[in-house]
Parts: sequence; structure tokens; C-alpha cells
Amino acid sequence: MVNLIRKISEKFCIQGNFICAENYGRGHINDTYLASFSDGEHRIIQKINSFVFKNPELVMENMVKVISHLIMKIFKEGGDAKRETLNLIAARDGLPYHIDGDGNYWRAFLFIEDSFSYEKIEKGNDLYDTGLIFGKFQRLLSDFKASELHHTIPDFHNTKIRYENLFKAVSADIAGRVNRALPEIKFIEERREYSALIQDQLDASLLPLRVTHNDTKLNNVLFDCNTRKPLCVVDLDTVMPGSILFDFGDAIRTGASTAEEDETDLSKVSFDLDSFKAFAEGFLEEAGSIITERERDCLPISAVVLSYEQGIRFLADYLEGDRYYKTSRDDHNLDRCRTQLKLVKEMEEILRNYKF
Ligand code: ADP
Ligand code: GN1
Ligand code: MG
Repeated sequence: MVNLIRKISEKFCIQGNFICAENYGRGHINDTYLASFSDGEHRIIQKINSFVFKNPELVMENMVKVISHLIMKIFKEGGDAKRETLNLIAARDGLPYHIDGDGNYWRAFLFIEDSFSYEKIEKGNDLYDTGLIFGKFQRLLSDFKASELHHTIPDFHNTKIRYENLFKAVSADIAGRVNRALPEIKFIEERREYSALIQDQLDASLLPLRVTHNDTKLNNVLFDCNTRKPLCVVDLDTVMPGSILFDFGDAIRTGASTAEEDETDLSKVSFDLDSFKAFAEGFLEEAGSIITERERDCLPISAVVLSYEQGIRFLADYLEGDRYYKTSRDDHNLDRCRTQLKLVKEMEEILRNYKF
């Protein structure tokens, strides 16, 4: 691996000489490496997952536009654009990516030093600041036209289509696993109404399409090691037109859960209402002025819908033989599905009639 990363890094405009590289982060999709160079700097070198992103060039086109906009806005507000957003490093031929001999797409980012991410919120850690940073992300992009961005994964958060795809996977049962997931399939079927809650309103133009991140899980926020505060939202692959409810709901799904997404002991998995409230307070402080009344009213239920959708996605991948998410054990995706459904069960009691 190290030699491969050395060769790839030479294709980018990086001053120092390559020293070494290691796997980095705990993302489920791309292959991420931290590389060190003789100029004393680190860089992130990343291979884009082309099974997930069928057209990496469109992903990169979106990313370049969004990052440029963020840099301009952060600069205007007096922030540090080298640490508060991702910064791409150009390839030597001037493109924002490099294609290797096997057709794989690679990109390089400045490494945001002295930062870390959480897999789950730690005791005593409050989610207010995490709400602020995702709300700020929305605010900074609120004047960016959604129509300028490609739909890099069509119907990414169309829960109705996710539901249909799950039941196609159940019928096909290509991995022979349906029998092991019968309670989960039943649970999802009994709650089919959730799949339409956001999508029907989008289809009827009752909810606006905005520029949204679409993958606001907790480990896509970098925290500053010194201040322990959120610093930067990463993983911009899925930034595309969407609903603000996707970002709010998905952030609650991981940020207000007491356990990691793949916890096998379900007694440890709980929805933490205080984290929900703290996140919402921060999020609305930053984004409250741009959202509509209907969006605000739907924020609580969006957490139920996005957790339900994620349960569906993990289960569909399990039934299809683990082709999409990285897994490291046999029932990994089934375990992940179970944590999501446990959250749905707890959230629906509390959030169904919740009002801010
Ligand atoms: P994936 O799509 O596989 O989730 P990410 O782009 O989220 O990949 O990267 C994986 C992890 O690497 C992130 O969760 C984050 O912790 C870390 N990371 C990514 N980019 C940077 C960066 N520029 N500086 C520091 N850490 C980063
Ligand atoms: C993936 O890339 P990563 O690990 O941040 C996935 C998200 C899921 C998440 C579940 C492009 O996110 O949509 O919510 O796993 N990203 C993509 O952990 O599918
Ligand atoms: Mg990620």
C-alpha cells in the first residue's frame, strides 16, 4: 500500500518528498490514507469508491464548486479557510483528481492537523456546538444555487425508493440471508408510512430543495484537539440538492445515540433527548433564519425518518451480500441495521409529537 500511495502522491502538486502513509479514519465508503512528507506536512490521499460513485468526475465538479464557495464565505467572515473547510490539492496536470492505470480516481486534501472525530458522543459532551457547525454549513451554502450541483447519487435520500429496493432485495434473497432478518423486515414493513413523510412533501414542493451535505454523521465533523470544539465538516462527496431535514435527521441519528452505529449490545443503544435538544438549539441558532416554518416543524420527525432509512439501507446491503458498506464481520450490516431500528423505536415515542 505504501508504495502505491507514494506513486499516487507524486501525481499531485505536493512540495515535500513522500515519507510514509497509513490507513486513516473510519469512513464506510472511500479508501482514506494519511501521508507524511519531508516538508513536515501531512496530506490526506483518498481513493474514491467507484461502486458507490458511478461518475467520480461529477462528484469532483460539485466538490470544487462547493469548496470554493465555502472558502470565500469563511474568508469573508474572518475564519481560517485552511482549517474550517476541506482544501483540495490539484493534480500536476491541473485537474482536481488523478486517474490511475486501473481507472481509479484519487484526490488529495490538506490534512487538518490537530483534529479528531468522534464515533459517538462522549459522556458530558454536549451537542450544541455540533449543531452550530452543521447549521453554519447550511447557512454558508444558503446562497449557492442547488441547481448548479449534479445529483451524484440519484434518490440518495428518497426513503420511498430505499424502501422499495429493500423489498426487492428481500424477494431476490441473493445472499440467502432473509431468514436471519425476519423481525427487522417486519419492523420496517409495519412502519412503511415513514418512508413517505419527507419525500411526499418534497414531491409536492412543500419543502424547498437546498444545497445539503447529505451525510452528516458525527464522524464527518472534525473537532479541534485544543479547544475540543467542532472545526470542520468533511466528506463532501454527497453535497447535492436535498432537504435540510436530511442533514438534521442524519446528524441526530448518530449524534444523539448513546452507542456506536455497529454496537451489538442493543441495551447500550438509546436515543438521548438532551443531545437532541442541544443539537437543535445550535442548529437553529445558525440556520433558524433560513428555514421555513414547515421545515422547522418537521425537524423532530426527520430524525425518525433518517434512522429508519439508514436501517433500511444497512439491511438491504446485508441481504445483497455486503457490496456497498465496508464490513469487517459476517453480520456487520445486520448489527448496524438493528441499532438504527432500536433508535427508531425510542425516537418515535418521544419525537412523533415533539414541538420546539
Ligand atoms: P468516507 O467517505 O469513507 O467516510 P471521509 O471523507 O469521511 O471518507 O474520510 C474518512 C475520515 O478521515 C473522516 O471521517 C475524517 O475523520 C478523516 N478525514 C478526512 N479528510 C480529512 C482531512 N482533510 N483532514 C483530517 N482528517 C480528515
Ligand atoms: C456512509 O462515507 P461515510 O462512512 O461517512 C454513507 C452514508 C451513511 C453512512 C452510515 C456515500 O457514510 O450515507 O449514512 O455510511 N455514505 C454514502 O454510516 O453512502
Ligand atoms: Mg465519512
